[in-house]
Amino acid sequence: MDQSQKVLVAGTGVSGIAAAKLILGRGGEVVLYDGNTALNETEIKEQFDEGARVNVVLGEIKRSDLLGVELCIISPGIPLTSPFVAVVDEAKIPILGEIELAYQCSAGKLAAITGTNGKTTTTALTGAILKKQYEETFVVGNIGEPYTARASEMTEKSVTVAEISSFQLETIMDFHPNVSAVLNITPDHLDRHGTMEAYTQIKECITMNQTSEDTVVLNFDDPILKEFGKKEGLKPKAVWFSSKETLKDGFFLKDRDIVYAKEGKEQVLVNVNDLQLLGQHNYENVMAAAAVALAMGVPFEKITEAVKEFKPVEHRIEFVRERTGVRYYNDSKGTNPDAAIRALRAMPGPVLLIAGGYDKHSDYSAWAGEFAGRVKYLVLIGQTRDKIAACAKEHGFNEIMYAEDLEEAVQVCAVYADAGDCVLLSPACASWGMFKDFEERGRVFKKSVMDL
Ligand code: UMA
Repeated sequence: MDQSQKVLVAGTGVSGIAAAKLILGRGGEVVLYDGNTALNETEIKEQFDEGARVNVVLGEIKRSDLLGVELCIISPGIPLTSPFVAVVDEAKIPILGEIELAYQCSAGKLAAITGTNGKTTTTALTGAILKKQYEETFVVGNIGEPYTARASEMTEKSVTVAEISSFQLETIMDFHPNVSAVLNITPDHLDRHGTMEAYTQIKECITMNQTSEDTVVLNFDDPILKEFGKKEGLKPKAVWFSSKETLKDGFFLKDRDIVYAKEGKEQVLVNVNDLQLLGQHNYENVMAAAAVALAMGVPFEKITEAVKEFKPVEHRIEFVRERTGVRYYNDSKGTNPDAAIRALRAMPGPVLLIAGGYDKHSDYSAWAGEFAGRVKYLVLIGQTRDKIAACAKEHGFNEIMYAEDLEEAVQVCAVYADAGDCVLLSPACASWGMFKDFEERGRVFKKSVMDL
């Protein structure tokens, strides 16, 4: 980005505000746009210094708002198919993502982690490992703190790990991580990306600027990624991890040990009983984080130390409390069927499952196929409840109840649960429509559980 440019920043969520501040800090001028007319212009402006060169546009964007604008930085939540984008395209203004802006305005070594599930835990864990070795470690991106919020602090000595979503990968250009990781690819966000092929292609873009000096960490057990890693023309060196097979090179699970092998020589990283993370999917996250950290130059012993110390991230199969022998788990981040399957499999006892929410047009069959023998009762909320109920019934599961809201769902579970059972919120759906985001949903769940 050139300094003193006039830039249109789209979205006034955390990404848009951070991007605007970064541009202003570099001497630029900002037109800040948001499609939501219910927002308050004064409140938006209050987030900037007095006299900052920011002009706010709410609602529809007009050609006249774009006078002198040379670049548009877009927030990840705005689809490229939106009418707003059509207006900007028509004015021939290039559109880049908030991640691309951050990349161009930062320095140092970069690890970028994507995948359908496990990104946040893997990113947080990678950050915890990197901190053992590097003083200036940043953990940014889809995990919560926008990459642009910290970009100007990053120097040649910095080491950054960024969680990158498919929404963010759609609008990169020069983004070039030294180490990338794709954890898994299963259907998600198909309402936005259209097809599984399109979604896969976007995820694979994370390697598009990498060279033979770089590394990509890939899941050997994922058929799409197995093929991708062996593709001719893939530039970065592939490092594999597997929870199913023994590898000559890479990380794998051997009985209860996570093992690292190099040219057939094996070394134990950790015994999974020494981890505070639960479930096989989390062992995969540990392997991926360890592989990324190793490629970023962290010594093996420090990785072992960090993975043992690491505690689960909030809203990801997070243990809330035990009450009358019933354990309550918050997996509000289980926003798609695949994530919800992982949470279900990780439960240590029979499950009363709270699910349902915003309809992303997901296919619930594989998930519903896991209910028999695991789920005692299914308590449904939200827009998707009838669709999920119908799918569960097709799979022979009929122990279904409905609740008006999450609070009521928790109360229903508390009444029906016996000692030894687990109550799990793992909705397999986004929270939109009922909550601001999955974090608010998780907090409401935890409060309801604590209020019992
Ligand atoms: N908006 C429009 N037009 C639209 C859509 C949205 O103007 O068509 C406006 C909204 O009115 C709102 C703003 O855009 O004011 C919100 O922007 P945003 O949705 O990009 O949200 P941010 O607050 O900037 O948060 C984003 C990520 N959100 C999304 O990708 C939807 C956050 O990921 C991320 O933590 C944050 O940037 C920092 O990088 C959340 C998420 O749900 C957790 N991610 C998805 C996921 O993990 O599955 C991809």
